[in-house]
Amino acid sequence: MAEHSSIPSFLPPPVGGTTLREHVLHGMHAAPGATGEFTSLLNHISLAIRIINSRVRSAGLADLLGYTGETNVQGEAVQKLDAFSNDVLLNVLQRSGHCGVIASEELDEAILENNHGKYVALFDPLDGSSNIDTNVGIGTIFAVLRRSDPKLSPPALADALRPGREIVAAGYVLYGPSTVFVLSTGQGVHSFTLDPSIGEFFLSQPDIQCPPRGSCYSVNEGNYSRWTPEIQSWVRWLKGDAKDVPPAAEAAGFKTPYGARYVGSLVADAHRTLMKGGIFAYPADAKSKNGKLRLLYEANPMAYLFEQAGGGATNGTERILDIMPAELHQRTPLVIGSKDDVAAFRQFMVGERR
Ligand code: AHM
Ligand code: MG
Repeated sequence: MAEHSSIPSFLPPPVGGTTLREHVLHGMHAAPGATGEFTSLLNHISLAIRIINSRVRSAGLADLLGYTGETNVQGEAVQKLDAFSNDVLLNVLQRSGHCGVIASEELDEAILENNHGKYVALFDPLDGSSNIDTNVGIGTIFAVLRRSDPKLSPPALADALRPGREIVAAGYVLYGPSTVFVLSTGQGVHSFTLDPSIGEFFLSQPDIQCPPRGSCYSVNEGNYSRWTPEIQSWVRWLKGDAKDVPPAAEAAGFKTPYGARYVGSLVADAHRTLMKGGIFAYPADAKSKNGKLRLLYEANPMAYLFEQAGGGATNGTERILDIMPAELHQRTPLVIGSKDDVAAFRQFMVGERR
């Protein structure tokens, strides 16, 4: 006869722990003079994410796969789920009343409409579009900045064209086997996992630290022939091409060859790199002279999260968070990952290694 202790271990643990809402509220209580607007804004973002998640999860059933027939400002075909996610974030953020400026990968221009809104919200509503129809991990990425002086001047594009070091909150959501919300408000990086049965995010990993060095690289190597010799050398080194490894690198303890991992969804590739260490790169190439990824709502939020987790983020020569944007949809080469791996990439770019 089975004893009480033989209850099957595959039963899920009881639901509980700190919710995203509690975590954000706790941060507010720790900030003297906080008005609750920032907390409310993050809760609105969380609501939009839960709505998007429910559609992503049923996309194959709800006629949401495929294209709308339109192209966005980047000249890319708009997927139905892209358009849906964009509408949800827009509606929820506009209704929140906290944003003076809202900009999205899917909108040609920024929305400047609420004189009282203290914040700027920048987002890629559904990143990794090319993976939507094949059931591969996709995500949402966002950054929040504070407007310089909402009382003195109406919302302006200049409020959004600020360097990433001025970000006050950034995050991404990975719609993978589970839905994970990774958030930083400037006090480390924390991840929350959605309990789909009750629609609540619970703290699953507090204070994430990106390992100082990893063992995987993540890059679209199909672009190899379009890269500069510096980038080609860096990849050959990662692959263990001995003649490209200066003795100093060996002494520093890098263990090449690295493993290769590339999903083609920034959120999925960045999340694996953040958790396990290593490096993700989307460098410039002969076809994409400024790289492919967008500074304001892809590169900056990721750079902010990696730096908050002890990692690094560069365009090859400059810290991503120090780049002064000139345009809303500006692109940038992006390299994020473990501190040592990003430093090694930079050495190749500036000619310290070959
Ligand atoms: P998207 O914002 O249109 O989805 O494009 C961005 C995506 C990123 O998720 C990913 O890192 C990159 O494009 C992949 O590009 P490629 O297919 O050239 O490797
Ligand atoms: Mg994108």
